[in-house]
Amino acid sequence: MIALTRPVSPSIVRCELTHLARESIDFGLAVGQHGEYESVLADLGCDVRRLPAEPDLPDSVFVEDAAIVLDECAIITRPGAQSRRPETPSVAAALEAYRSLLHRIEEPGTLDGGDLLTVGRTIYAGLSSRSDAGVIEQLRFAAGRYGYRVKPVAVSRCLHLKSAATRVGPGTLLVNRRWVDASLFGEMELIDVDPAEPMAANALLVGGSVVYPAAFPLTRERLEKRGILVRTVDLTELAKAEGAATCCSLIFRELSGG
Ligand code: CIR
Repeated sequence: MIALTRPVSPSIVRCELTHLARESIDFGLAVGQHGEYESVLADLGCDVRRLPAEPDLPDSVFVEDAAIVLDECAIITRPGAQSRRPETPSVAAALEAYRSLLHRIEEPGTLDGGDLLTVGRTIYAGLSSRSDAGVIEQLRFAAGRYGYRVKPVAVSRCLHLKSAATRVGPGTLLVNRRWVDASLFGEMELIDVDPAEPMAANALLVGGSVVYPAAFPLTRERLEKRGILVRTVDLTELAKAEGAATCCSLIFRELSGG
């Protein structure tokens, strides 16, 4: 597995915020926590490769939003926040080394990678303040030819679909049902976040383990009770920028022949 990451930008103090009030971010601590996150990914078997730093792009550490990487191709997004659009060219340039086919979301559609949840051959696409219904057809055009179904999912009161639901096992999702209609996920097994931890649904499944913020001990206990292996990381500073576990990396299989 390859994990693409990007250094935390010193301008993160000017990040986009939608649901949180601005709090001061300790840049040194954010860098340390991000480094710890990268070490955990490496420990779990990822080959961690850092994209070039983008010191003038406040949210550039959140690389997940710039692309979705499937085995067959990569789709470069067009982020919903104007300030984040300059993040995509360097991500696209890096992905050219791994996928021979790159599709691009075209204007006027907007899409953040945080709104895409892939489960097997289904891509759930969150309709949020960042991603609009117009991209559904673009996603179907790009991924449908490889047998992927694209299912739109309304999300409310949170930033992205993956703020409300993420994979924690092959057929298991961690969900906050207050932010997404979980009946859309059909036969999947669901684990609810602890009601005292509404922000706790974002977990990053890597191999057989889940990379998970230390800030949500009650939900962590629920995961462990279900036999899920959890690796906790402290992400307090990136959380102040509305970042979480999935958004700091793009993880995909390295395929021979690109
Ligand atoms: C933003 O508002 O775009 C950033 N401050 C946070 C993005 C987090 N991305 C993600 O969870 N996929």
